[in-house]
Amino acid sequence: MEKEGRIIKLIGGLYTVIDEEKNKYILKPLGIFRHKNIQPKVGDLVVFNQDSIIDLKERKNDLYRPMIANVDQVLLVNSAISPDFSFLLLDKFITLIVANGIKPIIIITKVDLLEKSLLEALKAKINYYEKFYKVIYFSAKTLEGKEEILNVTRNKVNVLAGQTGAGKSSLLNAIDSKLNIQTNEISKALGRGKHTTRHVELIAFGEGYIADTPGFSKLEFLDYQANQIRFYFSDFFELSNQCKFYECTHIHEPGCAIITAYQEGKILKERYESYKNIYNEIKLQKPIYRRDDK
Ligand SMILES: Nc1nc2c(ncn2[C@@H]2O[C@H](COP(=O)(O)OP(=O)(O)OP(=O)(O)O)[C@@H](O)[C@H]2O)c(=O)[nH]1
Ligand SMILES: [Mg+2]
Ligand SMILES: [Zn+2]
Repeated sequence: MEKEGRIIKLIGGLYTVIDEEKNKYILKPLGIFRHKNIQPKVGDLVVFNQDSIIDLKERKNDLYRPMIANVDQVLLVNSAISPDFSFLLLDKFITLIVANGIKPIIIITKVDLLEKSLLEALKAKINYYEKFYKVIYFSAKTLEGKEEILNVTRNKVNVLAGQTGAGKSSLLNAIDSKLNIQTNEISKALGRGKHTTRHVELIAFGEGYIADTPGFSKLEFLDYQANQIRFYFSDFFELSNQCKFYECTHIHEPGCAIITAYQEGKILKERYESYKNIYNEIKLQKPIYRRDDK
């Protein structure tokens, strides 16, 4: 027997592989992988027999935090309130996701908790992002946005990202009550600290898969140079061919199309401030931590 499937779980060296008919198999990889220094990971498409993974398909992408391959998109969960919404946090997440070649879907959750006029004001600003990314408003209480989330995750390998307490696990539980994933309050009650998920696992969610791991949880830019960030701000990148200088950093250069657009109110103020913040944060990183100082 030789079949094809996808790795959905890895615990203690044992892989769970699921085939097209949703049958699950617990397997070990052939020794050859270790010799070649290749480690199969969650998300990998594999060829397997009764007891072993025998071949790996080429990966379309490969994440380290979380350890998942072949991710189609990241659901970036931000609470409208509690914890407070932060554009800097949103933009840091987007930057790191885009830098990994993955598309973010922006989800604003806990909309039931925010007073109506404040929510409208927030939506007016977030509207800026809708030109570039899909934005979904959600509440685990009222289930507003549920169908949109089911639609967008269909037939995809999804990873959740967002700060602790944003409502990632609650979102999954609310949409699929069979999941019964631990949420923040419960994990605190057990005295386990912040993140309860210890292993990476893709769970069947609607008609797709999703990993409830705190993806991109380390919002650090140690592997990046300041002048790289402009490529990951898709909106800036699109405009940058109108900057006077080819290598324009959009920070201080004359004839910068981004600074002009910002001054004319065409770029959201918070968005440009995030860019400067991230740029300066990288500039201030100790060179010793950076691979290639510039
Ligand atoms: N009112 C309301 N509360 C919510 C909503 N979503 C989440 N919460 C609450 O917010 C808290 C944190 O939610 P979690 O789902 O545990 O957050 P998380 O993003 O999974 O957090 P980590 O697992 O620590 O990364 C819980 O107390 C939830 O009940 C929502 O849409 N509305
Ligand atoms: Mg959680
Ligand atoms: Zn510029």
